[in-house]
Amino acid sequence: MRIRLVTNNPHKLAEVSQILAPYGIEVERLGAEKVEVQHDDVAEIAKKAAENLCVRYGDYVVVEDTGLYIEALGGFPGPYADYVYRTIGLSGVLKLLEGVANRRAVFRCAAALCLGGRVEVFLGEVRGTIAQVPRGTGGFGYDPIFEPEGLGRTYAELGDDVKNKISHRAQAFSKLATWLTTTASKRA
Ligand code: ITT
Repeated sequence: MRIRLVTNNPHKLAEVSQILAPYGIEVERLGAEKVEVQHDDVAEIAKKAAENLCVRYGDYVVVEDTGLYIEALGGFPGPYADYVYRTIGLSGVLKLLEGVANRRAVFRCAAALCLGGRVEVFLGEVRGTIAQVPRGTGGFGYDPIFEPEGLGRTYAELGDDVKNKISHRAQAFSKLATWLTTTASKRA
C-alpha cells in the first residue's frame, strides 16, 4: 500500500515514511498546491485542504497539518506555527516567554486521508513544555524547544527514532495506518 503525502517539508516526509514503514505502507510526496482555510483547529485545516485535493488527485492522498499551541500565549502560534517560525523564529518565541513561569504547550497534528470519495481525519496530540533555551540537534522546526511531558529532553535531544514513536505525528499516522490496514481493507 502507498499513500501520497502533500507536503513541501522533507522532514515531515522522512518522519511519516519511518512511522508507516512497520505497517508496510510506503510514502510518496505529492507536489500539489494546498488551499489552507483560516481556522484555529488543524483538523479543520487539513480536512478542507484534503477535500479540495481528493477531487483532483483521488484515493490515498494525505494532507497533514501541525500546530504548536502555547498556553501562556493563548494558544499562539497554533496553526500559524509555520509563519511564526519563518518570521520571529525560535528566539522570538523564547523572547515572548521570557519571565513566564507557565511553559505548557501542546503539539497537535491532523492527517486527512482521501479514500472512496470521503475524507477521514486522524489526530495526534503531545503535551509538553517550552524549554528555556534550544537544546539538541535532531528533528526540525520547534523540536529544539519542545519537551514532551515527563521525558526531560526536547524532541531534538530525543532524536528521530524516539520522536517517531511518541510524537504528535506518530500518533496521528499510526491511527491512519491502523484504520487503513483494518477498516479500509475490509471494505475493499
Ligand atoms: P507542509 O508543506 O507540510 O505544510 P510545513 O513545514 O509548512 O510543511 P506545517 O504548516 O504543518 O508544515 O508546520 C507548521 C510549523 O511547525 C512549521 O514551521 C514546521 O517546521 C513546524 N513543525 C511541524 N511539525 C513539527 C514537528 O514535528 N516538530 C517541530 N516543528 C514542527
